[in-house]
Amino acid sequence: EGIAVQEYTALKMKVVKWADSAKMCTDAVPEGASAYFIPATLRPETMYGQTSCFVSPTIQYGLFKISDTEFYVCSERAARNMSYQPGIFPTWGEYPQVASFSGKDVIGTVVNAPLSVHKDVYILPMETVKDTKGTAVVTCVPSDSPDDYITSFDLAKKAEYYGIQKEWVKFDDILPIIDTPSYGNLTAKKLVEDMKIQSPKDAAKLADAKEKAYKEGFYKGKMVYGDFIGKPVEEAKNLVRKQLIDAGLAFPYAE
Ligand code: A2H
Repeated sequence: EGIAVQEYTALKMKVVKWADSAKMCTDAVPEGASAYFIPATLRPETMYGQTSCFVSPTIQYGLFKISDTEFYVCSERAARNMSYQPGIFPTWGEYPQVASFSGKDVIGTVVNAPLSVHKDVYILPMETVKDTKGTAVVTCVPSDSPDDYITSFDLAKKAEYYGIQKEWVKFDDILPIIDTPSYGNLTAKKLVEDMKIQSPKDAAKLADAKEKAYKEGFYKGKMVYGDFIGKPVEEAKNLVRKQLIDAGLAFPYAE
């Protein structure tokens, strides 16, 4: 990325029910307070189509105290970055941590997905999540992200192997959000199928598909769902972002 700044939208996905294996989290969040998973996204206009939320089963995460009533789940690296950005943590440079755990421990947790047709979604494993960018939490939009599509496909196919339930993936409920001239209204599915991407580990093909999906969606896509139907993605992106931020459901995060 060089010196370019990546302007993410950090989404607040409120925990509805922790997985049984996340006892360190239930113990650390006081009665009456809320915890949120914080995915970083570059495509806020796609949030209508969230079907799950990914963590890496092998990355270490923290639960960080924002206030007496709010706690965030993200990587320590991201919490540190957030502590040097205005309006997130109360004290500059401080990011109080109340629990530390592996992504694996929180799989099966149910969170609320702001704007999504699927109100409650599951925390699921994604092995290709990196600890070196964003928050190491990735919300899943299988209609428009080739990585999310192929990971969901793989999780649904091998649910038992991953220790999850197939229904948690919601793979049969993929919603069209953006229509594009080249790939129709399920861009990620079309690209994964046309390019014969077989697995989340097809890194080279996925990088190519991601680039194609992003360019086509951003420059030629039109919204077909939500409050901005008919508007070009280029315009809708900031409108949806502002709507989420104004409603307290997201905040700007840069790195
Ligand atoms: B995007 P960039 Cl619909 N590891 O959000 C792996 N992937 C990560 C990540 C991490 N630590 N942090 C964020 N991401 C994903 C939506 C989306 C995204 C759509 C289409 C494309 C797309 C829903 N997932 O990204 O390397 C997040 O997924 C492709 C550009 O910082 C985030 O936006 O440029 C994007 O990658 C950030 O990637």
